[in-house]
Amino acid sequence: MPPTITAFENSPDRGRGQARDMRVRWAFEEVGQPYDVHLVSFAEMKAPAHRARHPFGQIPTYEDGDLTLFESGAIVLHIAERHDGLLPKDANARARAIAWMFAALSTAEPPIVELTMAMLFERDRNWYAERLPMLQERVRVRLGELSRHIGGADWLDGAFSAGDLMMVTVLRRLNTSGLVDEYPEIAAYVARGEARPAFKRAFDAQLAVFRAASQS
Ligand SMILES: N[C@@H](CCC(=O)N[C@@H](CS)C(=O)NCC(=O)O)C(=O)O
Repeated sequence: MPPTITAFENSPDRGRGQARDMRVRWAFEEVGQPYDVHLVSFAEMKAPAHRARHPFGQIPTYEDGDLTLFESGAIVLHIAERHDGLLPKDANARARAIAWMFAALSTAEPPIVELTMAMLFERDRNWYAERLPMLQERVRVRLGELSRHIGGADWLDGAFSAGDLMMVTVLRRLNTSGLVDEYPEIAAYVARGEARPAFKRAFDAQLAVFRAASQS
């Protein structure tokens, strides 16, 4: 039996590949491992059966035999450690790739989520116009730093790794903000990630769920 992950039955991103099961799907595709998907509604996510998998009642989760995991970073790391293709063999390069996974999740993602959540849920608040430039500026700081690091390289540190997979999925959350276009190195970096056949397979699989839900 392949591992089973959970994903939105009806994703609020309307199939744009933003929901975090995308990272896990992409990791499985990169390492060539099959997986099953258990789709959950918002109500099911908050019910006890799902909270037994995920204490915060979110997606994605991962189940394989007697192992249940939550947190997309932990799941991608687990997949990358068990299969070739996402982490370098050299011990130091491997440690650096894992550091980039953490950087994506704990340094890049928080200001990006703060901005995108405000754009989604705070537009009609009287503080929005004042708060937006501040949130954008925090993201620009990180994008500027990242773009200087990437420079003319293809990936963050040598060959494509789980660090890139995570960083690209985090940066894609900015798709509707227009900010990535201000940094040509980053725009090209994200495009390189999206051009990988494994990314496309994962994206199409997530999109198929949205299309099926919108037809039912
Ligand atoms: N840090 C978690 C975040 C998980 C998360 O925020 N999942 C979202 C979907 S992308 C979710 O389930 N949202 C619904 C909710 O929180 O009720 C991870 O990386 O897995």
